[in-house]
This record gives sequence, structure tokens and C-alpha cells, in this order.
Amino acid sequence: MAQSLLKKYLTPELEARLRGLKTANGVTLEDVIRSGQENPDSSIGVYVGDAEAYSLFAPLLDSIINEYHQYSSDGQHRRDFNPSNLRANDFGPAGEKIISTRIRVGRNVQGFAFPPAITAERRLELEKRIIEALMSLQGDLAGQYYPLSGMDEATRQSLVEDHFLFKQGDRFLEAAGVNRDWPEGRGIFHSADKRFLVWINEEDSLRIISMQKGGDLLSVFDRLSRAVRALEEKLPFAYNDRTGYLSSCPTNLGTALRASFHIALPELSKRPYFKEVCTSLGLQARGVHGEHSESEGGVYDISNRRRLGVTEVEGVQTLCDGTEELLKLELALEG
Ligand code: ADP
Ligand code: CIR
Repeated sequence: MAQSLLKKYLTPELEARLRGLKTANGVTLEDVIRSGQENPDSSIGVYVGDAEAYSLFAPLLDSIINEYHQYSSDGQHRRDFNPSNLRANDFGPAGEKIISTRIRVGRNVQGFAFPPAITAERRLELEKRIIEALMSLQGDLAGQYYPLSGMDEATRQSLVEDHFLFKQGDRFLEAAGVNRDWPEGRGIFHSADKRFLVWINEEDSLRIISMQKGGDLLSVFDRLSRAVRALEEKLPFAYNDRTGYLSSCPTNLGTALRASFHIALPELSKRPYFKEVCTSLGLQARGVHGEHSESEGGVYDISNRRRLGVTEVEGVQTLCDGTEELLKLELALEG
């Protein structure tokens, strides 16, 4: 088993130095590292309960952040959410292998603890604030809010199966405290056509999502860019100049953007070098039901791996350019 970044960087000396520190919301070192300690197979092993914890526990977190994102301690986050700067590739007939496209960003709201540390009462307050902001959206971004508590089981299940709705957190998130008081204060907002969706109070306070069938990355990015701009006018998001948008998991800092294709790679994915090829292209392969799930029928969720140290356009461009390479390899193997 590969060792987690937590194990790699938390030396006994550092642990002794950071123990006893606590943020105003009560986040301690024990809270930050609990998930990695209870789950020795973690790849990262930490979750962060508020913005202050990122500075208080920086001697541990910065090493993890810098390694995961190939970032540096004097890095400055750069933003570019302008769809006209994206060079959307034409995949030709091979593009038919792309089943659907999804781009999400994570956001947390300034002044509130993040899901690992927020109290039940504050979670409900935050839910209300986010709904108010969402209800002001217009045109193709207008929609309705569907709280998780009270949702009938058949509706919930079909939303999950169709890739629209999140599930209760896995054992990594459970240990981090993200599942406390489930399902109170959680829910999903979506437009009538379900191309624009927002998850509320899952792993981050907001996951803002744009998705549709097929491979039209530009339309999906354009919709997300407009939504984020509109929501920024209503909600102050937790942010700093070095690490960009703050998130519960350090892998989601910076742009907090994951752009993905569901794509059929039946031949390439059978090869032992498949994951290595993805990594070398700056990509990550997940199963069809998201992180820690399995593939079905050779269909994978392929996405950009880095979220910090790149702009939004660069993150999406990585998916686009890398996919072109994956499709070439797949077609060659299929003969
Ligand atoms: P996150 O995107 O927040 O990192 P997950 O990996 O758990 O979280 O994925 C969330 C959901 O989005 C899952 O149901 C997953 O199948 C779905 N999903 C991801 N990419 C796509 C895509 N390109 N098309 C359709 N559904 C997708
Ligand atoms: C781990 O350390 O393996 C889990 N905590 C998951 C890390 C990746 N998380 C993510 O992409 N959100």
C-alpha cells in the first residue's frame, strides 16, 4: 500500500508542535488527521474544517498541498474562467465514445466552518443563505431546491443513479465528520433540464455543477462560468491569493475544478499501463459512480488531476488535450 501524504509529512516532531492548537471553530490537529489515521489506505489523509485551519496547520498542510498540486510555497493562484480562451478540440468520429461531460467547482462561504466542522445549527443557516442566492438566478440557471430530508427514496435513488445527486459520504468522509446529522441541511438545486445543479452541504458547502450528454465541453464550461459569476455576486466565497478557493479536501483547492468525461475505453482500460498513461497526461480515472467506485463496461470518469497552480481554462484544456491522446490510443488498440 502506498503511504498517504499525511504519513509522509507528519513527523513526530511536527505532530508535537501542532498538537494543542485549535481554530476559533474548535478545529484541532486530531480533527484534521482523523480520516487518514482511521483509513490507512488514504492517499492524502487529511480534511480541513475551516479557513483558519489552513494557516494554523500550514506546516503540515502546505507540504501536502505542494506535493499533490506540484505547487510552491510562494505560488499565486491565477484565475481564467473565460470560455473564449478554451480551445475545444474536435475529436471527430472518436468523439462518439464520450457519453457525457461534467464540470464542477467546490466553494465554501466565508464566515462559516466547512462541512467537517460546521455545527448543525450553522449548517441550517448556511443552507438558507445559499438557497436565497440560488433563487435569484435567471434564465437557464433558474431552478428549484430539493432538500434531502423528506425526499422519497425512489426519487433519491434515481437521482444518484443518473449521476445528478451525491450519496452519503464514504468512510473517508465519515471519519472526517462530514456525515454528522445526515441528511439535515443537505440538498440539491437544479434547473428543469438538470444541466445546471448545485449540491448543498456535501463535502463542501457548495458544489456548483454543469453537465450534459455528449462531449460539448465549451457549452458546459460556458454555463458553469456564468453560474459562478452570478453566485459570486451574492455569496462571499472563502479564498486566499496563494491557494485560491478553499475546500475541505486539499486536493480541491485553487480552481476547485474537476472537468470530466464519461468515456468508453474498453481496450485501453484493460492494459496494465492505463492509469500510468492517465497520470502522464495530467488526468485521473475514476469509476462511473464517482470517486472510489468501479468502472462499468470499460466506461471511465476521466478528469484533470490538478486544481491548484492552473487556471480554470487550463484545467479544462488538460481534459480536452489528454482525452485526444487517450482516444488515439484506444482506436489504435481497437484496430
Ligand atoms: P466530485 O465530482 O464532486 O469530485 P464524484 O467523483 O463522487 O465527486 O462524482 C460525483 C458524481 O458525478 C458521480 O455520480 C459521478 O458518476 C458523476 N459524474 C462525474 N463525471 C461525470 C460525467 N462526465 N458525466 C456524468 N456524470 C458524471
Ligand atoms: C484519501 O485521502 O484517499 C481520501 N481522503 C480522498 C482524497 C481525494 N479526495 C478528493 O479528491 N476529494
